[in-house]
Amino acid sequence: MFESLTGRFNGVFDRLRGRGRLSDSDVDAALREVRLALLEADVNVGVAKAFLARVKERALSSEVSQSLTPGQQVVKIVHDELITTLGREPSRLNPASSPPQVILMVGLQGSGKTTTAAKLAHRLNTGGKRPLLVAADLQRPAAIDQLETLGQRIDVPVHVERGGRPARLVKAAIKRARSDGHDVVIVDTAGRLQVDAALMAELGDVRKAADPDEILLVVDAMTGQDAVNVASGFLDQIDLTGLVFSKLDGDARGGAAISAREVTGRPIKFAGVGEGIGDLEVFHPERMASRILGMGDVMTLIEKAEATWDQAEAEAAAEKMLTASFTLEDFLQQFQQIRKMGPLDQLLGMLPGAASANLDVDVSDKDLSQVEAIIRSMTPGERRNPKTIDGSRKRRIASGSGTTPQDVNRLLKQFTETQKMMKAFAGGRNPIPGLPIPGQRRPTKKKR
Ligand SMILES: Nc1nc2c(ncn2[C@@H]2O[C@H](COP(=O)(O)OP(=O)(O)OP(=O)(O)O)[C@@H](O)[C@H]2O)c(=O)[nH]1
Ligand SMILES: [Mg+2]
Repeated sequence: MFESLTGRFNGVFDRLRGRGRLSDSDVDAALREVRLALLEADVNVGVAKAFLARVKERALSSEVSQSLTPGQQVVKIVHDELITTLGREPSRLNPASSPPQVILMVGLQGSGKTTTAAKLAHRLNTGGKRPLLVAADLQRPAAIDQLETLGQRIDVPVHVERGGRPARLVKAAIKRARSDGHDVVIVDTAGRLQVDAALMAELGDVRKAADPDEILLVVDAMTGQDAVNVASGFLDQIDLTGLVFSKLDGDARGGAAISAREVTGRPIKFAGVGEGIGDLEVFHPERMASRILGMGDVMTLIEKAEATWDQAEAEAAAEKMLTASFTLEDFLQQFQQIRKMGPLDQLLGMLPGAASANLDVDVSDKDLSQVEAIIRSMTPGERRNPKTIDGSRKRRIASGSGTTPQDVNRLLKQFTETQKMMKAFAGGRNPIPGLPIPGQRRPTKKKR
C-alpha cells in the first residue's frame, strides 16, 4: 500500500538519520524530497504546498525535542502533520437522527460503491444491526443483480424495484425498513464516469427522498490528481458526510486519500482493502500515516526512547551495535533500561525491521528474567567473550542462575543469532539502532 510514497520518504529520512544537526538548508532539502514524494504519489499540488508549509513552520520553530536527533525531529513533524491531514482520530458513522439510520453510497463509476455497500452491510450485520440494502442504481439491470447476489451471500435483504425512479424507490425502501424492523438502510446509487449534471440531479433527488444520516463518497484509491475535483464536485453539489477509500490493497499511491481529505475536510471513515466481503476496515489516520512513512509505530518508539533513554548512551550502544562488537555484558547493562521502556514484545512489534524480518516477538517477562539471571551468573570475561564458555562453565552458570545447561546453551545460541540479525539491521535500515533485541526466542519465520 502506498508504495511509492513510502519508498520516497524512506530515502529522505535515511539521509537525515544519524546526522548530528540539521541546518535550515537541510530542512529545505528534506522538504524538497518530501514535496517530490507527495507529488509523485499524486497528492494535489495545492494540498502538498499547504502541507509543506505547515511542516516547515514547525520544523523551524523551537517546539522540537532536545533528546531527538534532527532527523528524528523532522520525521516526527512530517508524521504528525500527516495524521492531522488524514484526520487524527478514527471517525464513526453518524447515528440516526430518527431511525432507521440511512446511508447513501455515492461515487464515480467503478469506484466500488456496490461492493462497499455490501461490505458495510455485512459489517453492521455481524455487529448486531439489521441492515437493508437498497438497489437504487437503476442505470443498468446488472447493477441490481450484483447487489442481490452480494446480499444473498451475506444474508442481508435487498430492496429491489425494477423500473421507476431512484428517489421513489428509496422512499419505499425506507418505509419497508421501518415496518420490517431494519435499523440501517444502505443505498447503492448509480455512478458516472465524471461528475456530471444528470448524475448530480438524480442524486439530489435521492438525497431529498432519503434524508440520509451519512453520504459516503467512495473514492478509488488509484484515482490520482483528479480525486480533488471528484471530491469537491460531490461535496459542492450534493454534500458529503464522509469518505471511503476503496482498493487500498492495490498499489495505490496515497495521494488521493490525502488530497480528498484535505479539500473536503470530511473524515475518511472506511478503507476497502480487498474484493472480499470482509475487506473493509475502519480508517485509522495514525496507522495510515505510519504506513505512508514506512516506519511501523516508530514514533511511539521514539517517544518511549526519549522518555527513558539517555541519548548519548543510546548512541554509544548504536555504535557498538553497528560495529557488531555488542557483547553479553552490554546486553546486561542495557537490560534495565530496555525494560523500563515497556513490555518487550510491544517494543519489538513497533520496529519495522523486526516486522520485515518476520521475527517471532512473543517474549514473556519471565523469559527475560531468566536471560538476566543467566547473564548475571557469567563472569565479565565470559560476557565479553562467550566463545570461552565450555561445558563445565555452562554447568556452573546454570546452577548459579537456577537454570539448566540447555537454557544457557539456548541463550548463547540466541545471542549469536541476535548479533547476526543486528548486523543485518545495520546493513539495512534500523531506525533506532540503539535498541538491542534480546533474542530469547530464535528469530523464526512466521508460517504463512
Ligand atoms: N481489490 C479491490 N477491489 C475492489 C475494492 N472495492 C471494490 N473493488 C472492485 O472494484 C470493482 C468495481 O466495484 P463496484 O462495487 O462494482 O463499483 P461501483 O462503484 O458500484 O461501480 P458502478 O456501479 O459501475 O458505478 C469490482 O470488481 C470490485 O470487486 C477493494 O477495496 N479492493
Ligand atoms: Mg455499482
